[in-house]
Amino acid sequence: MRKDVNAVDSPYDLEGKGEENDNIGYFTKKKLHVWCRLSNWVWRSGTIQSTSGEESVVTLSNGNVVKVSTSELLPANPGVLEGMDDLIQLSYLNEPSLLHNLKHRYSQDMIYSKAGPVLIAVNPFKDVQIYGKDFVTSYRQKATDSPHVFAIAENAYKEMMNDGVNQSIIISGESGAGKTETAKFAMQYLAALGGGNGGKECEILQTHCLLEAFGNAKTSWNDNSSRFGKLIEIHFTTLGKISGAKIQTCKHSRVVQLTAGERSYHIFYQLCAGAPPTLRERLNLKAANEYNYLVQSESLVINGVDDAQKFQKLKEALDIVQICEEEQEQAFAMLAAVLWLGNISFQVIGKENHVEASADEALTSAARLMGCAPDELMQAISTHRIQAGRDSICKKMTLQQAIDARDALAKFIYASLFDWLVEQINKSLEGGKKHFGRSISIIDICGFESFKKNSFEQLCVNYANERLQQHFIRHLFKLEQEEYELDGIDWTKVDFEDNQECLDLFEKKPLGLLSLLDEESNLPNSTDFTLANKLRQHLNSNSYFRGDRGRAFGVRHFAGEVLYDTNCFLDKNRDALNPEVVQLLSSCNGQLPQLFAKNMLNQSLEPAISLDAPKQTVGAKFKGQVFKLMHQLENTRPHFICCIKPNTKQLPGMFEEDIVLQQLRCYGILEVIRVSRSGYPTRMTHQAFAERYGFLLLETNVSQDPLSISVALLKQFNVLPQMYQIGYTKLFLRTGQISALEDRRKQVLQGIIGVQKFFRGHRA
Ligand code: AOV
Ligand code: MG
Repeated sequence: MRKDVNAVDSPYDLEGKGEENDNIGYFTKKKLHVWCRLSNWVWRSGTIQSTSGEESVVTLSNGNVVKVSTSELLPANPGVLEGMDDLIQLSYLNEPSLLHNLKHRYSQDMIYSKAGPVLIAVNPFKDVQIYGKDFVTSYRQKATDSPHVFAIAENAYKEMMNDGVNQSIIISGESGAGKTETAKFAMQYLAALGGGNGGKECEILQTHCLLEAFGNAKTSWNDNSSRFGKLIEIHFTTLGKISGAKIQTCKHSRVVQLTAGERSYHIFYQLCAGAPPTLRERLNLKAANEYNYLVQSESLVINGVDDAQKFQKLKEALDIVQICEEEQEQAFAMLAAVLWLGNISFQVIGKENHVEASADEALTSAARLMGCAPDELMQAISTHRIQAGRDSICKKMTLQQAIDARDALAKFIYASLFDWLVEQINKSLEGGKKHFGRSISIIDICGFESFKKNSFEQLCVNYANERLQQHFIRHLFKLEQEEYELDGIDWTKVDFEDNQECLDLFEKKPLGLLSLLDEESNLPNSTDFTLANKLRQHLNSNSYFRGDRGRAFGVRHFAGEVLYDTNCFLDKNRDALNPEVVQLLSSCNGQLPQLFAKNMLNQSLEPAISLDAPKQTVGAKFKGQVFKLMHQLENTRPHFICCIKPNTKQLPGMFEEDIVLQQLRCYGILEVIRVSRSGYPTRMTHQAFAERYGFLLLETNVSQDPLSISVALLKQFNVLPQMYQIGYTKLFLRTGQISALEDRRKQVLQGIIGVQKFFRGHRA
């Protein structure tokens, strides 16, 4: 469990370890600034007027005088430390000090700060002029080292080139915190460094525009919210030039249901607003407000976004990634087909509530765009075949079944189109070559979400975030501290909140959330209520799970508790596709529908089962994709960026302390700083250290084992005892300690004077 997050970690412990009065006395006498907690989230600075030990009288900086319990006071940092680049430089490490430092920087448009190894990026919600060519040059030439996403990208590039190790840039943060924008800036920088090799870098940058059009949508938290997770692996030649890239995605589909304030994928609105007249005619395209799938949320436009203009940009991007005019038109036809499918209505016929699709413009347009006869489409979405002995008979559906079949078809076409697009982009980016060199991967998934109503999509998104958080924790806390312990150095363990148990809640077999959901999805008579009951029955003892009334249940995520409503969970997880529909698509007169059907059949055939057997559920597939992404990251050296959302209104200049503090707590930033401050980021085996620097040794009377050489070197370079530790196999050094040795080594290897001294040292 996490340590008291407010605990003070400094020599001048204000809360005291028995010396409370002295310290309080010191702060009082010297009129030093303290933080005074007025409520859980509100800290004000002030000075202590008097104290009885238990209680203190504090004059706040606004002049008000308050009497508070002394336990509500924490030391503030002296003015010279205001707005430090790296939070590990603060003398007093506590929540109000972190917050104040970030806020101070934010008010001056310094949106980046370091928390030891982690870059913190506070979303400015406005254009900040820090991404131009001049900035790229500065970071390239190391003219500046102030925290920036460019500095992270530079580091990753440098380490890849120097050490020959694949790197990754891992971006986390809540929905709307700025992950996708940050990822784009990181890529912009890498493209600038690795450019000039056939223009692959331009292509890579253009993929944003395409992926965002097809994979992003407006939600109540973010006008440009990613509805899919992506990992972009950028490939470099041994000379450090970009040779290609590969994109992997993970997603859960949605086209059909929208709630208030949301839009569907941008591409639909862009197409409706921006298609030129001839294309409109060929696709029989209407305005967005004429399509049922788009009007249901009543949110058709986004402030400040011109969909028509975006469509032009999209066309250019499609050209650049070499999707030809004909393929583009086919893709647009699929989008228009999806929109028209949503307008198909059904008439109830006969007594048994059976339905038939209305033979109107929607049906004929959708059929024409897909490349089939209207009758065939009608048949596929309003009837199903039932096996009766040896024969199969055709049975009409009920209204709800038909609507579900129609929506499932629309979703399937859209999801297949997205996969097709990613495949085309990958083909273009790979350029037909196999990649052998090194790579930097950038991962940007959908951020943590907690809406008023949370459904299956949020469960998937939040599960993916738990996985990513585990990666963060493993690298920054677990592996780091384990290494110290294994090598037997003196180390006081820093506690942190591990989310492994929450992951177990999701992943355990057979009694984890995802398995239980799958099990229930495969039962014939299951409902949202039977699912909720089953979860309660098996998971109630897990402290990360909370059974609620009716259909609801809660999960205690690392970023806060979320209440889910199981309404439609089973349907969304099954995402059942009528076999007739797949048949229909494969007989369509069009390349894309045929391809989609073929892929679907191949998928179903993979485990050697027929179309009728239960196909892999959406949840299982999503989990598989998340695992694949995480696996890809395992073999890379990670660089972490943590994006912070300073307010929930998407407004510039507004820094809401409670909102920020909550995120700092969730990501364990205070603990990251603690580990980093007392940690030893440089470590080398005795052997490697002795080999690398041994020739710098002036003292000759040293026994020749690696440990003795290492110790002698440390002494020679005046590395203070508190700056290093010697483990069983490795040497551990604090930040900055290695640079003196490195500098000297370079000098010696390069300079003549260095060479002379080197010889002198060894001859003497
Ligand atoms: P997200 O990726 O973290 O959310 P985005 O990267 O889409 O968040 O950022 C949300 C919005 O914040 C953007 O559309 C920009 O308006 C603004 N923004 C973020 N970073 C910057 C920046 N560095 N400079 C200027 N504006 C910025 V989600 O995809 O919802 O999890 O699923
Ligand atoms: Mg995003």
